[in-house]
Amino acid sequence: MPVRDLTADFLRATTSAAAAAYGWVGKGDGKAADGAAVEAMRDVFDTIPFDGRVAIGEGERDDAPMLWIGEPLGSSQGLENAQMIDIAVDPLECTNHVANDLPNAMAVLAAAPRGALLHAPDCYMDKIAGPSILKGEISLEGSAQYNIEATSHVLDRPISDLTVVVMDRPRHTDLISRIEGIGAKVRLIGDGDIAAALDAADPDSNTDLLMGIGAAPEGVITATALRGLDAPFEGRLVTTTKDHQERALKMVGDRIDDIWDRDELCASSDAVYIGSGVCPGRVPGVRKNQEGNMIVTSEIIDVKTSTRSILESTL
Ligand code: VTB
Repeated sequence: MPVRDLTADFLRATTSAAAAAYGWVGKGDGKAADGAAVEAMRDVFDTIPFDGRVAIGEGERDDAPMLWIGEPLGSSQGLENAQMIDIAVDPLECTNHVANDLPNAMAVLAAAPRGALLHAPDCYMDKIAGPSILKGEISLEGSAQYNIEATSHVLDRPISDLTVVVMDRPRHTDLISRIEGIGAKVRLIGDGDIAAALDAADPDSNTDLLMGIGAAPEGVITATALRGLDAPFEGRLVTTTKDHQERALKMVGDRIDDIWDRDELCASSDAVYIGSGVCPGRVPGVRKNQEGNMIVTSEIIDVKTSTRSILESTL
């Protein structure tokens, strides 16, 4: 049975996590919001009939109480003919944005057959993303200048008209000044490079490119989504601690410094991306209807059919 046949079940996991986090919006406690989302998502996974494994999650087993890397999921563990599926989860992408009621907090997951998602450590990843028309035109092999000039040429728009999203971090000081020096616009974001990459992949958005360093797990989830949109994405692991270096070496060996193409990060077309909005942004946030039910809006990308759906769930 294809992974995509469990989309409705995986949707329950993200919508439950989003609803659980919603109660913490604006309360100044990202940790509590994350804990609520993790627990809600974890409970749903126990009800899904599959042999699942957390390929990327809340951290190493001794760091995370639930949804740790490698954790078995699902009610069909080890059963014959059970679907063996890898899940990359971020039960609450942008916890700080929930704490402070800022845009683009989401419960996200990517699902693919066992072994199809890069088993990446929770280190950093240098990323580049853009719309489908830029496939084969942009790459981490090139400099920011090269990629921006290529984008200007392919989109037939002046560089001064192009917008590049970069996370507002000290590590990007040089990148930001290079992009501005070339004459392109920089949109800084505090958090949320999954939503930013999805915006960059959308030719109708006001974002043309995503560049810079975010987390590797989010990079693998993004690659799954952009594979479904047939949009270009590349990642290169960036380790900043000895522990991350050792974990990355264990997971990817001598490819630790490689540039990973989108379809290496998500190596199957039988994959699904789901992002359920908590705070409004790329996806509407959780809201309540007159009966007091929570309405959760989700973006679902089915990679096999390259279908993107926006769906409302009433909880
Ligand atoms: C990155 C980014 C995420 O958190 O992980 C960022 O990929 C954390 O970066 O989208 P820092 O360690 O520099 O704070 C997010 O922005 C939100 O989870």
